[in-house]
Amino acid sequence: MSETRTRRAEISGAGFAGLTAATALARMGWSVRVHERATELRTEGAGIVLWGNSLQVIDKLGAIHDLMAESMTPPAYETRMNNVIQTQETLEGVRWRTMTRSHLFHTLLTAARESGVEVLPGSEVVSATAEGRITFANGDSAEADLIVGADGVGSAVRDSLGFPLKRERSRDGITRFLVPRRKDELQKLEPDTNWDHMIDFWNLDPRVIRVLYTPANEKELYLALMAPASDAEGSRVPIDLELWTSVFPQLAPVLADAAKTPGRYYGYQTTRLESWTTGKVALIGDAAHAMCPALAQGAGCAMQNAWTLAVAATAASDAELPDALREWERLERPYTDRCQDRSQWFADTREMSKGGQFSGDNVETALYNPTDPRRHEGVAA
Ligand code: 5PR
Repeated sequence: MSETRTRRAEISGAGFAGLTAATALARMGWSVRVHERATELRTEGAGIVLWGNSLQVIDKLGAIHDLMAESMTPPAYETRMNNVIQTQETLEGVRWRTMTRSHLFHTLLTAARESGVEVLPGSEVVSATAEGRITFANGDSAEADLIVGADGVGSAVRDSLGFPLKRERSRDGITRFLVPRRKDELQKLEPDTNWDHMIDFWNLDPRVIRVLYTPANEKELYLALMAPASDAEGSRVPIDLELWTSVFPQLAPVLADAAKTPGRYYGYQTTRLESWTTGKVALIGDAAHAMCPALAQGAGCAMQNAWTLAVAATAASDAELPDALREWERLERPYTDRCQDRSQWFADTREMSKGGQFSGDNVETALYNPTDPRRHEGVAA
């Protein structure tokens, strides 16, 4: 790059995608603002699983030490059908971490601020142009060398530019909770269980009802409660405690905590766009590629694309930027497309219930290293 002036990036959305792109760009020399519509930065949310692909990115952001501090790697991913253990996968050779969403958020926000990113809550982006103009709800506007739409499944940046998209809904969905671990109580109820495991409790017959039990750290437990949208009791919030404890009596204490919070049921869905870029604008995260959570890669793909976008944009001159963004999409998007397809297939078929799913093609994304400069060697031009 020949220019010496500082280039400006304007990012819509202070979620995992936006904060990752912002930090990466700032560390590569850009002047970066992140606009967040909410007047308070979103720190709530339940738990999350990250894999090697996003952990590599967090390494590069200088934030891995913070991330590790309050996260864990369960000794195994256990899958049960009608409470009978199907598999216990130790995921040898796969790097993975569980944590609360709030911990990931604070880790990324700290990294962003330390890198000089300006994070602006209460600043709502309403539209963008391919030429690099961004407009806010208060009527202000600004010029940027790069605009990133990381503003979620209802992205204003995307919709203001009229990107064609397809949305597919699956029949199942989940309600997510963060509750105290209550390990001693669970141990008494079911002494043979290792309650540090991540446990995927499936039931398909007579009723489709599933609890994904994910320890997020020593003290907090992430619960995802799945039922078809067509099951009025199963998808009800606050949860129907009697129903859930009748199927999962060994989880009674933690389900009782979950029942105390309002909860929100999310139907699984997938968004696919014709393209992720136009001119100086690029879309990442749920704005571009919302996916079913079966492989736990929504945030992972968002962070991987945020990193590779920053690298691609930084390497290009101003004049080359639109082409560089297209090339970034051409090279990187297939990984996300395949992950989206696999995640939707698992959501539609419920095949995760068989266990033993974290191997082969299904860990392609987890094993992908978006920070390896040689990762596309051998990929056709
Ligand atoms: N895996 C994870 C997860 O959080 C969910 C699912 C699978 C880690 C729910 O968000 O399939 O629903 C799932």
